[in-house]
Amino acid sequence: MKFPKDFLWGGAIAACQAEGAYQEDGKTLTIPDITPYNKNINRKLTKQVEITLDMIEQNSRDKNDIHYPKRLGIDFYHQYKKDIALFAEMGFKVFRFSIAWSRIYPNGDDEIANEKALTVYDDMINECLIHNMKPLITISHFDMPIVLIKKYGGWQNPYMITLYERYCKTLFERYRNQVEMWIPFNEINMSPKAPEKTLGILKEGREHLEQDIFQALHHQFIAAARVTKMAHEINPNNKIGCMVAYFTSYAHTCRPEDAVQAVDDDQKRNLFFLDVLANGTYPWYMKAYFKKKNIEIKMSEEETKLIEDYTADFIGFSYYSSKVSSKDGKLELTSGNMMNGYKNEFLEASAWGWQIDPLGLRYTLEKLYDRYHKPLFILENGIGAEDKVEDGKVHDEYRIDYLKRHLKEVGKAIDRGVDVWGYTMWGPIDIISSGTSEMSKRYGFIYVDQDDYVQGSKERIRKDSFYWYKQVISSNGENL
Ligand code: BGP
Repeated sequence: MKFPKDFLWGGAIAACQAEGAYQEDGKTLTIPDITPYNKNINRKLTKQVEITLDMIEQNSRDKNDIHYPKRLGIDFYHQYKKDIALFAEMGFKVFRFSIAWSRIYPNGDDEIANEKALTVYDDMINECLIHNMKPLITISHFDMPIVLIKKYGGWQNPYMITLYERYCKTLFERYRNQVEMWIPFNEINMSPKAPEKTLGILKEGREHLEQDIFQALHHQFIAAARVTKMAHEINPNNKIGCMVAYFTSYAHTCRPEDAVQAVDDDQKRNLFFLDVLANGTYPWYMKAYFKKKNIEIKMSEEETKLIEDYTADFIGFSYYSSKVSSKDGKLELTSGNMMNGYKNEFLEASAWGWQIDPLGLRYTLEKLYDRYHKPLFILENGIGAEDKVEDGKVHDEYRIDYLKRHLKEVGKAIDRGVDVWGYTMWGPIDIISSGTSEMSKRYGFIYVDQDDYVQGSKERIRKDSFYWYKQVISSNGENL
């Protein structure tokens, strides 16, 4: 496998799944902080928990932190020096992590940023640089500040654009020349699936939920264009990436209806967001959809021009599994990242039902490169599993196998001419699961000794995959 000599090998985490310290140094509550772990979850089927205002009020008062694992995370907020040193031991060239908006602007609309929080992230970023790791920062990663829901109603309010610009300006100026790769919104296409933690939109009592979601999403599109412009003005070396969770899906049969359904699923779940953020225009098929669903996006001429002029510098995406599209929909369901899909009889699945499809990653890379002709970055890929410690070790051959097969397809895509900047494996250290708030759904090269109720020594243990990834990086992918 010939990976480019400057290929960015690394890993990715999110503040709300790793940091903990949920009220330290002035940080205020976010949607993940009030989302409980439910031991009775059905792992095989994804069920989005609806967040209501009552739930926010009630859970905000609940001080039983161990039932809200993301409040405590793996204490990365205090242990980041040691954890980043472990990433460096593997030879990471890049480390993707997110900054928590509710630390930097605890009240959402503060005039001045929270210096205590800025100093901590200063040190976290410097820790990366000391170890020759490029920081790749996600500016908003599923941790919607609750103050912004209560005061402004979340992203349905265009004033959020101003507040978000203020937040980004602070980051771009403070970390100028230290950070040059930024992702404004994690998996922006998750908004229709999980509007609470992405847009701050609560579903209850809405006349026309889709109208509100797509108008709020439009405000995020505007915000992304504005901060892309700003980032380039503050530092011309800044690269701003857009990001989706790519829901790769195949037609269940060669029946034309299934083929058309697969195209429709791809447009609605994935391409719409990238057509706006990477191509700079609302695509025709979405205008048809809006018309059919009586959705009217309020958009000025100036906004249309802004989106057109300030598109993303690169396209990032997360890829875990693939799905099946079918018109008649009488197939067996299986789980997947934040949404269920139909089972593919030709694929194995993880213990959580996510279907394992390495070739699907190359299928996706080549499709995106062909459509957008922009550099690509795999910002998340990995397998959640119940790892076991035996004699102080974790023999996670299944993780090595998963990653090896996926990386080989990345190598093939690169050999065939696709411009891929890098690969940040999801969850290089065990963290709290996004969808289920489980700790037992482990992704890491590094095991963390704590359970689903955040009980344990928090000791870090290198798994077999830690040593495997280390030699993959040192050989620049030749030892895959
Ligand atoms: C993506 C998120 C990540 C990560 C990943 C795995 O949607 O960007 O935060 O969590 O999903 O999902 P989970 O943690 O639910 O297994």
